[in-house]
Amino acid sequence: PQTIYLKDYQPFPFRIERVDLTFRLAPKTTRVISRIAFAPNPERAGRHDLFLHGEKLRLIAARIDGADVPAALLTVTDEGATVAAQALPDGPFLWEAEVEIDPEGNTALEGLYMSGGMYCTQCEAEGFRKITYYPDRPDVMAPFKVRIESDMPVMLSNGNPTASGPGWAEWDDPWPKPSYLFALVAGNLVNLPDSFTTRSGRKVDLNIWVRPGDLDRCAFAMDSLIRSMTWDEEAYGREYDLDVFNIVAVDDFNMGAMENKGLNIFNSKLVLASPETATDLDFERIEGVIAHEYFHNWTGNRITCRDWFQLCLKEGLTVFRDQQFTSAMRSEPVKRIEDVLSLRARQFREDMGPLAHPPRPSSFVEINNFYTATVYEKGAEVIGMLKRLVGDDGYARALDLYFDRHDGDAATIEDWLKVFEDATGRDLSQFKRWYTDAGTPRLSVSEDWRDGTLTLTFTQMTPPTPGQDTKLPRVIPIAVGLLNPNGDEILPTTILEMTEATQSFRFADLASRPVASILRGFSAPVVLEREVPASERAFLLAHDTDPFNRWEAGRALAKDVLVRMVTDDDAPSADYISALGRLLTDDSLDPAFRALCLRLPSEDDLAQTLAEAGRSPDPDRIHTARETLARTVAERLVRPLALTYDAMADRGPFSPDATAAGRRSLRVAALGLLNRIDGGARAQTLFDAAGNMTESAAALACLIEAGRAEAALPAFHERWKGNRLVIDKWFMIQVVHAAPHQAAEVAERLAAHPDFDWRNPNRARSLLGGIAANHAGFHHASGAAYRFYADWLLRLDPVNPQIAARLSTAFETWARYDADRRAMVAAELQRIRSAPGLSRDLSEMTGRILG
Ligand code: HT7
Ligand code: ZN
Repeated sequence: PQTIYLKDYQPFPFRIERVDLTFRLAPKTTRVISRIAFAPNPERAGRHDLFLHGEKLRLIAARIDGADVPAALLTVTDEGATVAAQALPDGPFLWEAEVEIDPEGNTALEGLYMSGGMYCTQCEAEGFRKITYYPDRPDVMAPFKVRIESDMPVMLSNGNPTASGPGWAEWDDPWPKPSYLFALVAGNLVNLPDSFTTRSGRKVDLNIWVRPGDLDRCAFAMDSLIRSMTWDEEAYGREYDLDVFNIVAVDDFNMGAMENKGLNIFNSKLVLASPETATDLDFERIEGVIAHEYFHNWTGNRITCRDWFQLCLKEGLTVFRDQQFTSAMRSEPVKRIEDVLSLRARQFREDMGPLAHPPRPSSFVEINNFYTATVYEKGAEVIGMLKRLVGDDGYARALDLYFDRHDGDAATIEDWLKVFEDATGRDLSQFKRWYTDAGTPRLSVSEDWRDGTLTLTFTQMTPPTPGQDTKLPRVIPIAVGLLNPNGDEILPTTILEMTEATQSFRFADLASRPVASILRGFSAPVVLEREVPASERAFLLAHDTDPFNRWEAGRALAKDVLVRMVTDDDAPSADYISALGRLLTDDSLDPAFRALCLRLPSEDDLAQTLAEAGRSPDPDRIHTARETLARTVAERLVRPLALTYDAMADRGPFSPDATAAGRRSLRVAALGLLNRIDGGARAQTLFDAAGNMTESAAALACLIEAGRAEAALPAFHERWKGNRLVIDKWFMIQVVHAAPHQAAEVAERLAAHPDFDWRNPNRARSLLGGIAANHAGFHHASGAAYRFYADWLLRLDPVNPQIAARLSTAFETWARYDADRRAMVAAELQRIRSAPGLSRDLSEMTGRILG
């Protein structure tokens, strides 16, 4: 397969003035008639052939200015159609094509496909080329008119509705857009309507479209949308720009959701929620993703990316904006901790392995493989650092300039950095390395105390990553605060700007040696390497005025304890447990924060920590150590845990808000620990009585872990068999919580279950993502889970390569483990690679993982 390089970018030789599309929908034989008005692009002088992407299309007719393109001047391959320059007039011309496509046979869920009897599309990144011939690249932007003909009662596309009649509907999107934002939906759908008036007085009709029967689970999504629209006006001054905003929920969807102009399409799991069916985490995700897709209207749609290498321009910024939104809606420190947990679990893991790449990669084979934690989450962290460096005002000025200067553009990271430079007068050339260099910097720090002066000396080092052996120093904003021995803050949070490989910062005139709180709020995505005595960590856990670092101190203590349990057979530390006990009973602290403090580091996190320290992690020992610590915590803190469990029970009717959700999260965190010593008694009572899915799912997980779920599992299935999203949970919970030695067997049994509809991405992810998340089960010494997993990747690949490739990242950490495990994984990866007809997606991923 061909590698595409950023350095080869060239503008398309033609501009598009308008696009007219007619769809005659039929499951196996949909006709697409396109009329595209092209004009020469002055940025590319001379005469050029017209190359239009096109895949899996049956070309019926192709005309230029009304005349058939002579066969000798038209070349059609698997990748597209080329009209020779001699067939093209000098100036503007009209291309018309009629093609036939097969939505029902489209199992890859890219282009136009069918889900549960409805037609829907997914065009990002390169799906539009499976709908018709087109320059399917983000820098070609055009206004679209669409006519849909079908017998479906609801027919939707981008923009505003213009006319409709029996069997047809027409839509007009006046905003020039790239093809990846095109969308069409037709089906038997019902809607939850609402409306929003923008601050300049435009009334927008809002609709959430779902299958009949799902309407009673849309209210939270609608409420989230209205809050998102309000927030974007208040925080960024961004208004919505069409008369309608439609959201459609689809059961078969490769990712979470898609920001198509005026017609967002969502995985139904990110729309549908009721207290009985959705957990608090589901509610929080729905709110965040509704916001994310809505925010793309400005950061992604009005200003898009010049090419796919610039993906983090829209994704990093939109994630950053959705994180800000969630912080505003919920708790800022809790959100920051959750985001850092996710960053470390997904992005640090990626950055430390064979799939490491910069937020702006410089080459790719299959762009779908670059919708990664690095592009999204690290992309957002980089913006967080920019904001920290230029301050809130500088950030606001830069964003205003970005929207003013680039509205309607397909922009680049260079454009983005330039607005910050122009708005703030800073030189960001060194900062740019965060976009172009892969890898997570390690930041070590030493302290020197003499004559009332504290000197902190930092050293940064970024290990080599694939294709980038040497790394230059980056600009690192290090947020520091100082506490005196009583716990009073003597230096409030201050940003130190590190630019050198090694750099010292001095704090003079101090009365006594302070305790430094470093990297407050996780001010940069780095690994802080710092030998800190347990007593100092305990001090920070008790006193740090920065909530993130307070949590971080507890986290580091837990990790230190667990690492020593794994490597030196140490006993669980009593000091750590007492510190945890004090936190647990501190009612002045937000329950959600306390719940996060109770959560022990994951097994994968510990494996990563050990690997970073140059040790090969033993999954069984890690599992045993973590279980032992959890049980010991439960034994020593049984009373406060039990009191907390009771005190945090819901009072009054269910609310999905952050306060109520925080109480439930503390309650189920306490339950998870108590379950280790009460034999599942509380879990059984809760399972029988739970009125919400957060508690019901947590109780079921506990029952599985306690080995007493024989009745609960079939009961749960029986109760929820009509609800696909809840049955996804039923699959996932069973594999995630299976005992390590049984995990592969459980997964195999579930894979044979009649409900295991593996062509549905959510269902496939539940089972396969579930087993991959069971660290000791996935890495069981028998290799059974590796085999099972590889078998399924091979089965999924021809049907849905995007999903197979994405799931293959479960193997990205293979080099961490011992020689036997490495040999087993390598053999599975080789087996996959030698399969005939392997997709470009999975071939690229397995090749990169093997290195
Ligand atoms: N911009 C979207 C990314 C995306 C996607 C979504 C659904 C299915 C396939 C997809 N490929 C890429 C989603 C987002 O980041 O908002
Ligand atoms: Zn996005």
